[in-house]
Amino acid sequence: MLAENAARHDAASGSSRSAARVTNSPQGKVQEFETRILDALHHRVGKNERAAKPHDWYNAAVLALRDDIIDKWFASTARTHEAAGKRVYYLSLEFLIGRLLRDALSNLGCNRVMEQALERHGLDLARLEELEPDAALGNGGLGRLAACFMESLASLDIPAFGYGIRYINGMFRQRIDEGWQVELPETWLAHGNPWEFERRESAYLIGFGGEVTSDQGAIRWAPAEQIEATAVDTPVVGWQGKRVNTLRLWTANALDPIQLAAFNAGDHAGALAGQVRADTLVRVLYPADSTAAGQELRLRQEFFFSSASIQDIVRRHVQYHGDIRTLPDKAAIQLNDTHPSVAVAELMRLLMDEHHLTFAESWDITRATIGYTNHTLLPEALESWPLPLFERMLPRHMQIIYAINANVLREARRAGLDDAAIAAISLIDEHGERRVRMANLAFVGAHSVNGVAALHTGLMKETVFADLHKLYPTRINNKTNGVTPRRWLHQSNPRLTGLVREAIGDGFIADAERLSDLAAMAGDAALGERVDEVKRANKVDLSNHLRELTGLRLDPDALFDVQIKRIHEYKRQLLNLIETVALYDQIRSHPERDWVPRVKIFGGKAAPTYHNAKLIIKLANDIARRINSDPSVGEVLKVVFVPNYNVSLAEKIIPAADLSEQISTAGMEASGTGNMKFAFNGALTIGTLDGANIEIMDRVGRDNIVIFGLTAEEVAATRAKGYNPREVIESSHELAQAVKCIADGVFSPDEPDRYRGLMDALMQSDWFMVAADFDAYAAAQRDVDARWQNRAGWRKSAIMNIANVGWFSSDRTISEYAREIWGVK
Ligand code: 26W
Repeated sequence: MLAENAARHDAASGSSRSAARVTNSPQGKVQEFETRILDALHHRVGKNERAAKPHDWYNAAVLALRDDIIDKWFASTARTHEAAGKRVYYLSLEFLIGRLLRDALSNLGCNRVMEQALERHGLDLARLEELEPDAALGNGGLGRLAACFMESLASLDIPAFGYGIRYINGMFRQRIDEGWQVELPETWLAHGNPWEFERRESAYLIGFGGEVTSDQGAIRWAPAEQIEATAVDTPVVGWQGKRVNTLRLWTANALDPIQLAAFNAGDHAGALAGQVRADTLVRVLYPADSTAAGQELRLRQEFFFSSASIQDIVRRHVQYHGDIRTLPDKAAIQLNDTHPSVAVAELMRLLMDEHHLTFAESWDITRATIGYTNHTLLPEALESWPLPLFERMLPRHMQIIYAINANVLREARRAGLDDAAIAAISLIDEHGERRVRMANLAFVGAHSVNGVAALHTGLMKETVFADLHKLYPTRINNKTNGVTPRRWLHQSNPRLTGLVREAIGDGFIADAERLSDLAAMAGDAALGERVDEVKRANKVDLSNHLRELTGLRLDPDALFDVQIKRIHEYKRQLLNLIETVALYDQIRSHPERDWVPRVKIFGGKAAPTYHNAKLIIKLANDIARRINSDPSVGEVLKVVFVPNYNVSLAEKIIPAADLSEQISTAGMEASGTGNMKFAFNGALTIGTLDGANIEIMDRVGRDNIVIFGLTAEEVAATRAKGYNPREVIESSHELAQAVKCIADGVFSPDEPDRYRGLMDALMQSDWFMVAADFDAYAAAQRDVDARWQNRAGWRKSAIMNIANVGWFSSDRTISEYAREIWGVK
């Protein structure tokens, strides 16, 4: 709390420690940092060295560093105002940012200095870094992408705001109890948050419900309820501190936090009900990443943050540029999936009802300003809202959506589209209960609609958006995802970074495509050995960490085979687990063979309501317990389920991985970004021709990746002609045995039927084609074994991966968005 208050105070008064700047010599810098840390500890945290606990030192370190960041933040903002150029606004219900201290230190080049300043007080920077909670305001890929994008925007010196919600409880903490996932609230703000600044002056009223009246053409919406959205800003530091941008997260307050009369009359709950309603809005992140949460609260969250963000953007534009009609020249708004798509209607409402533009003018401005990114084709993840709910909560927006729909459908008619196409394009789904289709709203309200990998963008055109694509054939475009090489290589893998720097210099940190200079050295035996040493050292570190977490001892010379991501049937952790069981059988049947020792590492969270995903977690734990305690496989096979997978764990696991599992049913993983992170760190991918795996294969070369299984086209054809998984299972001896073992309770003797249903479903329908791909997958794994045994070959492949994935830097992705969607330099 103290730190938080200090934060507010500081933001208001600017920095006051220039006097502490003594000299620029390295020792002088250390001295200066030490002085600043002590000053922060004493005067802002309120402790002296004797009383200070590690957490106090952590806060003091952040506050000391933060002063530098704030100076750069002011300078960045001033530069943006002077240039009067275009700003990018990234609207996202999720930002999976993780920890910030190491990110900020490393991007500012202050790591060593901070380390030495703390050493003088017997403190270890790495230990303090571990005290920072992992900010998990997101579910998975989409949220982490938003965080990588924010870092790249700052590193590329593009003025940008990220807009989202400051959830009190982000992603839940996962505990594994006897193998089962248990969800606990994560209290990331429990010790205050020294990175954030509350901006009381940037507050907006958000209305819900009520009536719309019209008086001589002037439309007035009188909401039944209003909640105040207040900005809480976190600085985002770009590489070498070039620019500091703002992540602006909204928090909610009641206009009347307490109704005193009611309180004094004894109705305490009633008196506080308004604030409770406001708090509820920002209380939790919806922990589902693939099934649209139908609840009213989710729509309230979506409108709350979209409205606050759009009001903020419009206010800023009018303040600096005067005429609202020039908005598209000064603002590019990107919608991260459909979650903020009500922003289309909200911008229309402000332009028409508050700025008195016509529908046609407003529609042109809206479409010229907004872009929309689609992240999934899973039909169950496509958001739509029951029309009565939408209309009750947002009556004015419903009118506007009808007006937009009329406009679009007239256009469709004129273009000669038939009834079926028109029904598919409509913003209102008329099948059964009427619903508002958020993807269609986002599509028509945007000038650009992009997918996140080439295959995914192609499928968008052929499937969900086929008819909209006919009507607007130039709107869909591809922007293949990327990841920031600062966090995912430079910070998380300092050993590899050091080695690459020695080999090719350090230009690759700012320009990842320079990693290609390594390709010419891929066959160099000495380099290969050193890459191997780095990998081994990272594996030793991870083994030590996992031993603390799980009690298990791992052999760092084994092949570390990793699948970490959300648990979902389409991602096919089950395929990996069944193959693990089959391998276990093989090892026991043929102990004389020269097996490659493997450690199978799993990690990931299941949506709390997703029954099968939770059962898969239990299966992984059941299999692990059984195999790890079986002396007949000894060190040859170990299985670990790492609890509470999050960004910070990913940063430890990925640098230690040899093999990256990217084995989704082809056509179902929009892109994947974990696949890129592993490749940057020299792991080989075993994967299907899905999402960005295809583009990774194109770049690293067929010899340096292990591809197996049905293509997206083959999956569709197999389903169309009638797929019989039982036949497939019965014809594969290995698969049939493994499925039978699991179904019969070999891994669940305490409850023999635990997996009967799961295995029956595999036999009967197997929507995700686990059986269809099993033999190919098992063969691919034996191919991995063979490649592993050729040590020189493996090392060369690892280097070829590192050398050829620079293109998957989010800097490249953001440059493409900037040029082709946003029209910024
Ligand atoms: C409404 C509930 C909900 C919430 C989130 C539905 C769907 C989502 C996201 C679209 C899920 C997600 O994270 N998608 C992932 O986005 C990544 C970044 O583009 C891709 O790399 C992944 O392939 C995709 O699954």
